[in-house]
This record gives sequence, C-alpha cells and structure tokens, in this order.
Amino acid sequence: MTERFTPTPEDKFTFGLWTVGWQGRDPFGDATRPALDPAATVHRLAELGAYGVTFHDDDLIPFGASGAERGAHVKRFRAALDATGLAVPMATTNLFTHPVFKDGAFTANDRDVRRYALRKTIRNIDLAVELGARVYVAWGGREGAESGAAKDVRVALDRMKEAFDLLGEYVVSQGYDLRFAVEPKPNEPRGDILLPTVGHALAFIERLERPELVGVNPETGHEQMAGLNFTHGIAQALWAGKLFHIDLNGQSGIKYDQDLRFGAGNVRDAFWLVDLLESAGYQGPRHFDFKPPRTEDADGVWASAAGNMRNYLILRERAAAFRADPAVREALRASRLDDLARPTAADGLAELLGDRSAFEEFDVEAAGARGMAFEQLDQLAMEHLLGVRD
Ligand SMILES: [Mn+2]
Repeated sequence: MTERFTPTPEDKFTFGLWTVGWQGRDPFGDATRPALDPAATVHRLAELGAYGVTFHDDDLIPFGASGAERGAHVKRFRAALDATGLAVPMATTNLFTHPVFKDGAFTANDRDVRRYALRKTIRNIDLAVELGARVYVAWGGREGAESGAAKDVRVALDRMKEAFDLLGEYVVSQGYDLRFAVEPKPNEPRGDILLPTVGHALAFIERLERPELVGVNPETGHEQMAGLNFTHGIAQALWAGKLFHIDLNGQSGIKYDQDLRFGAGNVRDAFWLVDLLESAGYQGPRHFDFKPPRTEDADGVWASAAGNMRNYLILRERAAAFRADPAVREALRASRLDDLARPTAADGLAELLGDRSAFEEFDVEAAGARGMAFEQLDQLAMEHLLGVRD
C-alpha cells in the first residue's frame, strides 16, 4: 500500500533550496528554524527520492561573498550533487531580497539598478549552465508598484522586454542550451506585480526578439491567489508550447501566498492538474516551490517535503484510475467530449454557409433542452479522488 507512493528519481521531483531551507521568517515574526546547509539539503532530498534541486544564486552563495568564498560554496554543492546523483535542472536569481531591489530589478526606475540586476542574473546563468541547468526561471517579485504614477507600466514593459532580449542574446552568444521561464504572480511583495498571470506572461513573450527561448513557470498558488483556475492556465501554456517549467504547491483560495505543500489547499484542482500533466505527457521536472509552515521543526520540514511527492503520486494513481474506468469513458461520451474533439467546420466555410441544418433548419429548442451530463461525470471524478472507486 505504501510502496507504490514511494518516490524515485524517475518521477522527476525537484525542490528549491529555499523551500525546505525557509527559516519561517514572515512579516510578523522572526525565524523559527536554523538555516540549512545546501550540501546537507542535497543529501536529504536524495534520501527522500527526489530527482533534483534548484537554487537562487543567494541560496547557494551568500550575497556579497568574495570570489574565494563563492568558489568554496560551489565546490561543496557540486560534491554533494556528485555524491548523490541529484540533477540541477533549473536555477534562478534573487532579485528581491536586498534593498537595492526595493523598486524592482529589470523594471526599477533607477537605470543603474537595472544594469546591476542584469549583471547579477548573467553571472548566475553561467553557474546554472555549469551545473547542467536547462531552464532559467525569472520571477519578478519586485517588478511592480503600490501607486499609480510610480510606474509607467508601458515603459516598464519596454524595459522588461529589453532585459529578456539581452538575456536571450547572451545565451545565444555563449552557445548555451538554456531557455527562460517567466513566473507570474499577481501581488506580494509588491501591491501589483507586472505580468501577474500566465495569460499576461504568454502575451508578453510573443513581443520578444527571441520568443522561442522564453516560456512560463506557473505556480499553483500564484494563479489561485488571483482566483484563477490553475489547471486551465497550465492547459493554455501547454497548448502554446510554453510550459517550460512548473512550480507545484498548495493554496486555499484568494489570500496571501501560502506556499502549502502540494495537495494541501485546493485538492480538486491538484487532482485535475496531475491528470492534465500526466495525460499531456509533460516531460519536465515536477518542481515543488512550497514552504513548510513556520510551526514545523526539522522533522516537520522533511515530512512536509515528502508529503509533496507522496500527494503527487497518490493523485497520479487516482487520475489514472479515473481515466481507465469504463463508467468514466461512458460518462465522457455522454458529456460529448468526443464531439468537442471534432473540428467545427472541417468541410470549410462555404459548406458551413450552405448547410441549412446548421442554421435555417437547426432545432435550437431541442439542442437547448439537451442535458450535458456533467454532474454524473464530475461525481465519478470526486469518487475516484476520494478513493471509493477502483
Ligand atoms: Mn508562492
């Protein structure tokens, strides 16, 4: 029973150093846990069955460290990776903690801050590539404003585009096999953040010089903070060929960013998300960007980390059982999902315009009276999710 929910590297579960390493500092309270050593974290994640680990530059190398200190930190981390076989599929930049970033990084009003942010990012891109990363995440947590005139949003978007164009030029010029993933978030820490949702980010990417190099890294809680359906956002990112990475966690509705472990919060959306990722054949890492609540001690931190992976595997099994159930297949037909998959006018516009049964002779009243049978279908999903159907 427990055996089948034990993660292995083949499941491609990854964790940020900052997740289990979160010390529990929040706007109202001090740290409740000591700092974790990155190398020890790598060993512990490997023991739990993870595939990889990710990092912000400052998670690995304390901000302001000298060149020699930097080299020593990287060496220790690399030794832990070599000893455990853990991969580094993704890395990212901390462009939000230091006061210099209080008005943003790529879109800070101060030009010298923007230039510094790009140099800080490029320095960590070199390290990311050295450690084998294929995706570089960009979360612009401080790119935004609390008041109207403080940020000219159209001009700020010009600067954001300029930043991604320069970063794209850099990786191409270096011959790096690295793609970028924009991580949307509606607010927190800024009152309003630029590129607040998956949809905003997808539209922005198409304006770049090298759109093929840039995709999205949606986070469960960030879309749910905006009251949006995360699974629908992921489906659209997949449809656009832009799901370059994903941050899984849990969130209970529209409130502060909770970063609960995956499966906590909106478990129904988690079920549909796993169903989507698995049925779409998503090949990327299943990356957890969560925070063990500050109530937890070290044991609680690792229990929380393990819970993410276990919940994903449970939901994966539940979703597969749902899809394999003959009653579900019948219910999907009754809800006419097969009909949705048929092109509306494969016969062409002229045939549509000449088809009297499509309009003049169409029985609108009869069609309007047809039930969609969605409730029977959804009840079957609920019962699979709750584990009362096999
Ligand atoms: Mn979050």
